[in-house]
Amino acid sequence: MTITEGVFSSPSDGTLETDAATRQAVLAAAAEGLLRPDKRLPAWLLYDARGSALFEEITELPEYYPTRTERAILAAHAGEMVEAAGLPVAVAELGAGTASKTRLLLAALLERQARAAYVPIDVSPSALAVAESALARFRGLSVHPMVGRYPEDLAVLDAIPGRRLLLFLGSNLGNYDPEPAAALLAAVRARLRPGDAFLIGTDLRKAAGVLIPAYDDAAGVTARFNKNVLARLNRDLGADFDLPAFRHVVRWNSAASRVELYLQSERPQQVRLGALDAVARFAAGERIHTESSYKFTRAGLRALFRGAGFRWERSWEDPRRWFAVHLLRV
Ligand code: AVI
Repeated sequence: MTITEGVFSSPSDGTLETDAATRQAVLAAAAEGLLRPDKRLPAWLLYDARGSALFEEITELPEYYPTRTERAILAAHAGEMVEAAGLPVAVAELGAGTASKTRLLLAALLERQARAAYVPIDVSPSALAVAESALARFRGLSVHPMVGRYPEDLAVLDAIPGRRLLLFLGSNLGNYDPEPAAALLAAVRARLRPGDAFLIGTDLRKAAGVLIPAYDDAAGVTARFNKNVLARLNRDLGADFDLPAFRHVVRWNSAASRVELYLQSERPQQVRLGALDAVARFAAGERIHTESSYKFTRAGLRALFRGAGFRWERSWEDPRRWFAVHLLRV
């Protein structure tokens, strides 16, 4: 991929994810995760078009505090953040989604430099399409959406000339287990050049009484989001999951400092995994672990950043100290 004067072209070297590649990855994830006693699915499977739309709904829920808290931090400090990154700068974003919060940073940036490139990277083409059309009204901004995953597709960053500000917002890091999280940060660090900045948003550890409702909302949107992964497997895999036979379950694992999402089989059942030519067997009460959402401590984050080779420069928090945005440097 090259980015010059707003022109974007994609490589044909396999760094982009194709539909066929996605289907292969879904198959591999189901084979790895559903034919074992401790059943689990990777969280990225939650984000097909419907899952991404449901996640957008989650971000508006009264119980789901992370998005509006991070947005408030960005609204209060976007100017300081882009100035601290060092201008002029091109912006790239991992897990950009619809880029709704990013607009605050881009607006602050365009008040300070006339033109800027923005490369949103996400697994969801539908979310990227929303981002692109919403950003069309930003004068001076050239948007180069990239369907891809990370760390697999981080090479795309190499094509962005000059100083880069890489964003990783929304506590997306929290959906990685500690080892992959450390590996992802190290892979990001390895792709950045001296002078580049990395702005990362992280949710902070807090009372279970706040955390559980955020993932088990009264309107049942998170339950629909979680169960949608079974609908996706029915579609992509030709599986025959009976959605009403599974229940959305949320647990706070204090020792691991994470909220855990499960789908619990309400009865003994067998599910045919069509494309795998295999059957997944469930006992009554047996669960599939579908997502973890880690809640960080400041000390844990500093150690994680340092371990990945980053220099911590600054953090911004909300008045309740529920969420933090950090500026890291290579
Ligand atoms: C995207 N990610 C940071 C969300 C979170 O809070 O862990 C995903 C989510 N899952 C259920 N609700 C929100």
